[in-house]
Amino acid sequence: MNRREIIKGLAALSVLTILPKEFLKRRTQVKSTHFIGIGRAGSKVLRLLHSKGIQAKYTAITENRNKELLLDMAFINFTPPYKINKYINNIGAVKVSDMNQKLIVPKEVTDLFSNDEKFILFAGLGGYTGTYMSRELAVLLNENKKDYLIICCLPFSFYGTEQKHHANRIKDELQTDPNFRYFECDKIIEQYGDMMLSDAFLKADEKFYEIYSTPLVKLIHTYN
Ligand SMILES: Nc1nc2c(ncn2[C@@H]2O[C@H](COP(=O)(O)OP(=O)(O)OP(=O)(O)O)[C@@H](O)[C@H]2O)c(=O)[nH]1
Ligand SMILES: [Mg+2]
Repeated sequence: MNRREIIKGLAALSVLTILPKEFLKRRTQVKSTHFIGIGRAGSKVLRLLHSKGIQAKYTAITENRNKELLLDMAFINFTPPYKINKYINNIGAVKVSDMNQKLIVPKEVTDLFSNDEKFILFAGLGGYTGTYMSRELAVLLNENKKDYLIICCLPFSFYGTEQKHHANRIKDELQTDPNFRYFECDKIIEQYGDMMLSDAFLKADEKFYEIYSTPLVKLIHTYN
């Protein structure tokens, strides 16, 4: 290789090292944001983001009966396979989904990702919809090289060992995905001390927002 070829090669290399950052910046600026709330907790986070006036497309994937939805939010009805009614301290009777059943992602959901938006997914791990839909969508988004971020919470301990077990199991799987972030709801109690359940949930919702709005996260989730 002569001197001229070496210089040409170096110049090309420096363009390559500079270009991606600029290129990525432009790409992320152009893409519109699409918030997707999965399950009850995920849908509730959308409410908070909306109340902060964040301009984005909002879609909730959850059950019809949930009250977390807003009128101007797109909604995909997803009913988990229910198993039993269970009594949880402080919460009362709740329906528990059958975690042994495989989740099939409805076409309506996969269709959400047909364009090139910046997809930000929110879910509470532990229940059926949030846990299994997050896992399936992580695979789908990754395989299709979409620009995405999945933010999840691990359940408060009072939800019981079963929820915790499922949440941890899927969290471990999701951790191989660099676009996955999570936090532990129990840390909120450690940080703020005992509080009303409704306040603890609000704090957890805020934590989702905090993670989303961390500048580093905004850079990392860019895919290509
Ligand atoms: N941040 C926040 N987390 C919640 C809230 N409600 C529940 N969670 C957490 O999210 C986890 C999953 O709960 P849900 O979102 O109700 O479950 P789901 O995904 O709808 O699951 P299925 O109803 O079984 O399909 C729970 O273990 C809780 O730790 C909430 O209002 N705010
Ligand atoms: Mg639910």
